[in-house]
Order: sequence, then structure tokens, then C-alpha cells
Amino acid sequence: MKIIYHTDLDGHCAAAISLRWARLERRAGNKDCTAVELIPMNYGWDFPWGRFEAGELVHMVDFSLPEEDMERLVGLVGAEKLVWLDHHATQIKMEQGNEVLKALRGARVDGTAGCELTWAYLFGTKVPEAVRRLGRFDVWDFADEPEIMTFKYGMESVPNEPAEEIWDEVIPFPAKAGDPKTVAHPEDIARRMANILEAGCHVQYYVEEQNRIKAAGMAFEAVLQGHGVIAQNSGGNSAALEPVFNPDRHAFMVLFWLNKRGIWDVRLYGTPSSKLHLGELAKYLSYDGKGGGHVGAAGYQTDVRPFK
Ligand SMILES: [Mn+2]
Repeated sequence: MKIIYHTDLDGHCAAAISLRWARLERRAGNKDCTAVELIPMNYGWDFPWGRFEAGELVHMVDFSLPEEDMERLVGLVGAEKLVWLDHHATQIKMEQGNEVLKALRGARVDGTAGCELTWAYLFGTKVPEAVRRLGRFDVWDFADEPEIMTFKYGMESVPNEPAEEIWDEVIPFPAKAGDPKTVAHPEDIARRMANILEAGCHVQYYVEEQNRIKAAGMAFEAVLQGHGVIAQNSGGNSAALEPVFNPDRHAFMVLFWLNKRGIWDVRLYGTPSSKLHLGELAKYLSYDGKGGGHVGAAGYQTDVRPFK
């Protein structure tokens, strides 16, 4: 079995859920789950085609390949063996009008994060609090819940690849398939969650302070495709520009950098109330048509410098 997952916290959480499901299945005698290999993926990365065998089970969580590659994977492992769970709007849109992809097992829902979709599909019970928080962060739905951001920082302060123990410490995984008893005691989970939140407070203060210092020297106002924006030539995420973002003057935030292949990586970040679909804009601006994302956060690559 292969678990293909997006290399962000939502993807890590989704793959952690898929991996625990596979361990339960293996113990219950499911031959598909005898050996599980985790495959991290991000947009623009080469896909390891040589590692797949005909007829093996594949979970693709919080991620999609381009349409022709999705079809190639279906051809390789078989439609009944590919479970596809994703919520990236511009990617999942390709299943409209593609009967092969539309018929795949799993769930493609815009607005529900990869980890939430994966929990709902594989376990079907109420989404655990850690999964809900990471999910709501990923879809940018936490305006009234500041601790969601703090929890995310806390999770980023510990090793969080899908096989790491942290996932067993904050998520109540079933001890056995179909058994209500969980591996970790609910009280231990609550204690670990509080402890992660406390770590998150420290990390958040440090990160925000560093971002303020950096943006003060690097951020500039510019125009992108007719929209007034605030931009910075650096990596990071929307938090990098939040200290200087002014929604009255800036339609969205832009981070851009020259990557190791000599191509410009560009990330766009809007606000929860933003009307502009940044995923569509990213697709339009990308040099290979492969850009995309959500309404409020998107990314693309281009061979020309994004700003003069
Ligand atoms: Mn996601």
C-alpha cells in the first residue's frame, strides 16, 4: 500500500490517519495493508512512478496529480484500488467531465480539509478536536477561534511527519477496528493538547516578532494583474506579511522567490472575506497552467520575475 500525501500539516495529519487505519486493517488481516509506504508530494515535484505495482492499494490524501497523471495512476493500480481524498478546488474540479476520476473512491469536497475528509471517510465517527483544528486552519476558517492558529504553531514545534508519535498522542485512534476503546486515554489526549497549545504560544510570539522585523525591511507595495498588493521576495506563508498587510490598500499578499531550478515560486494569500478567487488567478498566471489552490490561498510558478 502507498499513501501519497501533501507536505503540509493538513497532509501530514491526513496521512497519519490513513496510516493508523492501515495498521488496524493489517491486524484485521487485510492483505492490501501488509506493507505501507509513505510518499510525500508537493506541486511541481516528480512523481515516483517506478515505485507502484499493479493492483496495489493507494490512498492519495490532501493532494491531486494533474488530470493525465491521475488517469495514468488509475491505469497502473486499477480504479477500485485508488482512494482519492482532496479539497484543493482547482485540482478537484478536473473530475467534472471525467467519468473515470469522478467514479474513484474517496471524497472530493471544497471547504473540508484533507485531514477532516480522511477521518470522515476512513473512521466515520465525529472528527477529533486536533483534526478539526488543523482542518479549520487549513481552510482558513478560524476567525473566531485564535487558538486554532496557536495550536498549529504548537504542532509545528514537534516532529509531525505522518508516522510520528505525536499523532497517537492527540488523536483518539481506535485500539481495534470497530472497538470504541481508543489507544490513548481521553485525559492524556486533553493534557497533550493543552501542552501543545502552550508550546504554540511561545512559537507564535517568536515567529510573529521575526516576521515584523523582516517585513519592515523587505515588504513593498506593488500591482499584480491590476490588483494592489503587498509583496515580499522571500519564502514563508501569509504570516510573513500579516504585520504590514492592510486590507484597505492590499487585495492580497504575495510571497515570491527564485527556486533552485531557476523558476519563480509565487504564493498568494487573501483574507477570509476576499471575493477574488486566488486559485483561478494563480492558474492564469502560471507559466505551465499548473498553478492553483483555494479562493483565499494559492500558488504558481513562472519563468518571469513577478515584479519589475
Ligand atoms: Mn489541505
